[in-house]
Amino acid sequence: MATVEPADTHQYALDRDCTTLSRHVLQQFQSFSPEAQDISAIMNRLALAGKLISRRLSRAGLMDNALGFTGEVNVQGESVKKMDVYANEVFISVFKQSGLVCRLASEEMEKPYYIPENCPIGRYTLLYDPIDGSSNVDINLNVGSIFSIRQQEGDDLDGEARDLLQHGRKQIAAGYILYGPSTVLVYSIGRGVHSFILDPSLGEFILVQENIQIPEHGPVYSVNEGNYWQWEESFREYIRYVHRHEGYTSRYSGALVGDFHRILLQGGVFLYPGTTKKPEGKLRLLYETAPLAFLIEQAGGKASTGTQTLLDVVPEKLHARTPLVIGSQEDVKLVESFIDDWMRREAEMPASLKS
Ligand code: FBP
Repeated sequence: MATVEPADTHQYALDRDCTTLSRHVLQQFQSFSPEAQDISAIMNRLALAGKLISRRLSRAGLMDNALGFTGEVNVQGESVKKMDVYANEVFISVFKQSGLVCRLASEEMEKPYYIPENCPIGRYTLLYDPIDGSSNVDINLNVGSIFSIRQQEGDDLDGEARDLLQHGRKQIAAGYILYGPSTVLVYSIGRGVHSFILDPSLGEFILVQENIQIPEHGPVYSVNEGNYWQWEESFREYIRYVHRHEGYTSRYSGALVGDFHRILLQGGVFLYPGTTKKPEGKLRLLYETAPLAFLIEQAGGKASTGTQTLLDVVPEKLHARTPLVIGSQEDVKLVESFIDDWMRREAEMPASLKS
């Protein structure tokens, strides 16, 4: 005999299934203002990009020419994956004829890409990392896309995008898409952090969690310990501390988005310190670390370079890099305390003894 769901459960499931991303953004703005409509429409296009990339990733192993390297090297000096190129083009394509985004800046492009037909009215710039965790693509491990929306300031006629060289509090919205066992989209417009799961049967991102708050502390520390000898002594001391103390466990997936998502939900800290080779770190500020810092502060967490609040960092160039320490308040402050101690001891040490 068929069970009839009680009315309220039925209504709840229906309400939830109908809380799509674009509807949720309008609810967040509590208005149908031009800005609310624009951001809702932009998020909808980002959702489409996520669906296209998710579909490609799920089939890539069955397709010719979807995996592997292109043979090219990008502006970062990194070998480019075919999936990087596909995903980068997807983000550009979904915004064509939208009248929304005039300029797109990406990890895969030295200079921003302009959509001329959008520029007269398009008031926004999209900054994005089309495939974060590229080293995971060919081995079917989790990867992500990271995005950030900023106001278009000025005409940027020389294409140098100087108006983008501003601190992270200028972001209007930020988020990421995690391509894992299910495809998850997490975003914020500065009014809390909310997550959606792609329901393939509906082809819609459906709301699953609102106003996510990161725990004050978590057991996870996430870092590539293979760089240990390239770090400053302060980070080495922190890692020796967590090795010697109960209650800590190491998790590192090779994809920032995946590691960040774990820490957002379970607490802990992710670190990518500067190294002797790259004192400024590996991760890019405008489309990797600043968007995640925007989210973590909205979720009650903390993000820093180790010595400066990450959202206050002003980049010198479009592809500027920063060291990153991000996660639960207590855990980020613990890492920072090791850096403070070390810098104080260095300052007090006679010059002849300095390392
Ligand atoms: P990509 O955007 O090019 O993938 O680079 C970023 C990244 O892959 C992060 O996702 C990840 O946390 C980090 O680099 C891994 O770097 P490493 O291999 O040096 O640990």
